[in-house]
Amino acid sequence: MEAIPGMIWRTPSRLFDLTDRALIMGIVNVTPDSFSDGGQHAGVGDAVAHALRLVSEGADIIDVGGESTRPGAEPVSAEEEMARVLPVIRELRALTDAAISVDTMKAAVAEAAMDAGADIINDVSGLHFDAAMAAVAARTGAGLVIMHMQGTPRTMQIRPGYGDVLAEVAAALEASMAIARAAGVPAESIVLDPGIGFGKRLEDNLAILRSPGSFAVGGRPVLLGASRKSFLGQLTGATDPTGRDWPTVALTCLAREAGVRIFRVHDVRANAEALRMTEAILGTRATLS
Ligand code: HH2
Repeated sequence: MEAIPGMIWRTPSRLFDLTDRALIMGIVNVTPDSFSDGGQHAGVGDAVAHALRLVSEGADIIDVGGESTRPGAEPVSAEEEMARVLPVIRELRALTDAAISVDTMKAAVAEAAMDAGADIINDVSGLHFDAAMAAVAARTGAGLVIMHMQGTPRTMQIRPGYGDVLAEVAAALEASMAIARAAGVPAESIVLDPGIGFGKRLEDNLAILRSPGSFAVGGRPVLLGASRKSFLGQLTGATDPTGRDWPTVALTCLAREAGVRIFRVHDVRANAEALRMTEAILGTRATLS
């Protein structure tokens, strides 16, 4: 990844300076069916308590999701999704200064979440699911995570394929970024994510992890969401998602050296410690990559 002086990420409430310090995004799923922790934090109180624990363990951002995007997952209505995430976001906003992101593909959910105090919209469809999403991001000034997915959550793992995965994912991210920019989203608000596991075979995930810098289109920061994903199980044999936390931590170190700036993870403490250690070892190289 090339040197990018002063790598800034803009949200309505704060400017993140990612030049020297990468961020941890802790995952809070308010869903009955997410692949690794579905049903564990389905109540508001449980979800908020879990989120506050993640903040105390080093999360810079809490990513609140009300719809599972695991392969084959059934879609949820906007009303149901709002009923799941809005009370959690409202309560969290009153209790913590950590940034809050909403993991949604729906513009109505994103807009209501921003009204409830969220700072960031995390759209795994890369602005393709809901044509109104880019305008909501522009209007609210949200930080915007644009992720790449081939297909939809329901179809994405049915024979995914690429000619040149790095070039195709980067081109798709560039196209999504153009949609955002045309709607008035400032470049500084945008973060790009190659979408590990979203319409990707093992070999595609490995190619992406070999060259995460390929996705820093326009010099924007790259986010990685590899935590506990099934390709780690394919590599290590761990069938239980929590058994994939150690390889996740190893990946955080490796990807930080390659220049990734935001890590979406379940086990915040372990990944935050590994990240700070890696940055100390990299020293000025951490600022250059
Ligand atoms: N992965 C999941 C959900 N949201 N967002 C971004 N930006 N990047 C990701 O890789 C990503 C994401 C996976 O979804 P799900 O199956 O709901 O499980 P979990 O949220 O526990 O990871």
